[in-house]
Amino acid sequence: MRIDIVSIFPDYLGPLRLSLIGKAVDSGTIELHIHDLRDWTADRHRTVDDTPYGGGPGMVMSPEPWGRALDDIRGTTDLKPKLVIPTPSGARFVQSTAQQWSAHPWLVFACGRYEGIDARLAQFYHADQHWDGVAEVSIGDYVLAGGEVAAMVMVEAVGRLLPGVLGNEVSAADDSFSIDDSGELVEGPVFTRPQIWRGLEVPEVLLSGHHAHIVQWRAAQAQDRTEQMRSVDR
Ligand code: JFB
Repeated sequence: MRIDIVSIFPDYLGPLRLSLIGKAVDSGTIELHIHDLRDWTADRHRTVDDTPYGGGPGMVMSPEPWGRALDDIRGTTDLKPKLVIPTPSGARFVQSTAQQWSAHPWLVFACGRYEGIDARLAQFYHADQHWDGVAEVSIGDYVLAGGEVAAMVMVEAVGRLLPGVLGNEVSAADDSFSIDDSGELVEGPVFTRPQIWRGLEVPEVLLSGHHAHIVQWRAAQAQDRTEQMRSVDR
């Protein structure tokens, strides 16, 4: 999968070259391109923002450098990328979103700052036949300072689903949310050695070697944990 990320803070995305996703980049499973939006500015001050029409606080990102950047990036191949715009007003990014995107050959993330990107950017690329749609998405109901951290979250969630990335091929399918869409279970607790740590023992059933009992116990634990952590009336 190819992933491009455009930001005025390209160094902020550096951690994607570490750990699990970094290994997927090194092995060629993910072809990662991080771009500085200011490379597509046209003035001496490399301006990317302007005052909001209608007034109000803060600044808005101009669509002009974004349009030049996205057209250039798209023009590097014949594939149709999906444009992902992280925004606090977007549709929620969930595990099923990650699963759908993991089948896509090319994602381009437009990471805004300030009060966000001029709305005509999404509008234009929705209608541009060189692109496979636009996803305006939010990672959760809290306000970040920009799209970079959200893009990193999404790249990690998508990247770990790609064939060969997890190493342990069964783990991804078996995770907290992968069966989910509406009423799924979260995972139960996990344990490793030592068998007793600070007086706390590993549940007996896990030492029993009775695989059917272990499966049953884990299912019950997941059920309990889901009720404790996800019940609407806390
Ligand atoms: C994403 C962003 C801002 C408008 C903009 C660009 N879950 C999330 N919270 N915040 C963001 C997000 C996601 N995905 C997010 C992109 C941008 C926030 N900002 C800052 C703050 C308030 N209103 C700019």
